Amino acid sequence: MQSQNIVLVGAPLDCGKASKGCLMGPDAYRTAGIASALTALGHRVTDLGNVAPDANDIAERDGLVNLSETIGWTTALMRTAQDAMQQGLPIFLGGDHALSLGTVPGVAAHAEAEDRPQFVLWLDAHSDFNTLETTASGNLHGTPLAYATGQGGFDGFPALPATVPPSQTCIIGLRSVDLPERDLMAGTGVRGYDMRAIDESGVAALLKPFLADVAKAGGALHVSLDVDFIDPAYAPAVGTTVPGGATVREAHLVMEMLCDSGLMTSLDLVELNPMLDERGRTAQLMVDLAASALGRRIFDRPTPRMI
Ligand code: Z70
Ligand code: MN
Ligand code: MN
Ligand code: MN
Repeated sequence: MQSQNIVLVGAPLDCGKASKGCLMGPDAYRTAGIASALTALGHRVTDLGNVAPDANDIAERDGLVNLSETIGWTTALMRTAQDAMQQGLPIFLGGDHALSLGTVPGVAAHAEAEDRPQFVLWLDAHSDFNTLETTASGNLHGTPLAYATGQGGFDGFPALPATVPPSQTCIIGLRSVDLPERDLMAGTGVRGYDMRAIDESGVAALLKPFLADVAKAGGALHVSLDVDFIDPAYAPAVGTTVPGGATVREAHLVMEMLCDSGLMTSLDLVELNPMLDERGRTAQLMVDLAASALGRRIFDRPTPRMI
């Protein structure tokens, strides 16, 4: 793969749910050697340090967890993501998945300015397709994909600088979806693949047609990797473990296919809670997966044709 300008952006937000610890994520990735792993692959790496949330005077609402702080991070990260896209390929070091409320619309605004369609690959046990009106938990890390695809029900959040059409999103790894999420997704054109689909056809067969669509459209591709995409046996450092997830091999294959495609333009690494890790193994696995997406491989292979 060609040498890239990789921009690390720390987003230590921990407001998307009640349990705490994701604020340590950015430093865990740094400690696990994300910069040197990517430099070793021939990339230029710039660490912009950590973002802080904007201040606002938004009132808290019953049934929603940390609404004001989450909106503060959203506005800050929308701006930061647009800036970082001008400098290269950003990797947003979370922080919980509420950070994608800012990063996805931010990168989509950059794509729109370049007249490119924005695509999103969501690797997650959850669909994160609740709105402020459907969420039962009030945890806003369960909402970013609904927001970024322009679903209603986000009163108080900033107007989207660009919307990602649901038909340009693909979720892989599903095994925990709320009924209102399922209803809201139905008919939108979101491609959602559960673990059964992975078991029945293999993850490569699910990903290939989506990547072909991105290539055909000349699109930008944002990848949002939630730690809980991977089975908790391999990736224990996550607040709500959901058994039956992707194996290390499946996760690496997805990353290697992304690398071969040359299509990925931005990446979120989210939901790592270092308090719950075992000797840093989850942080290390996430760094290794990022390295696979950016060129680490055992043997060279010819680049496959996407279209
Ligand atoms: C549920 C909710 C969730 C984790 C996202 C779960 C959301 N759908 N949980 N990521 N770990 O509360 O909205
Ligand atoms: Mn660009
Ligand atoms: Mn998630
Ligand atoms: Mn999840």
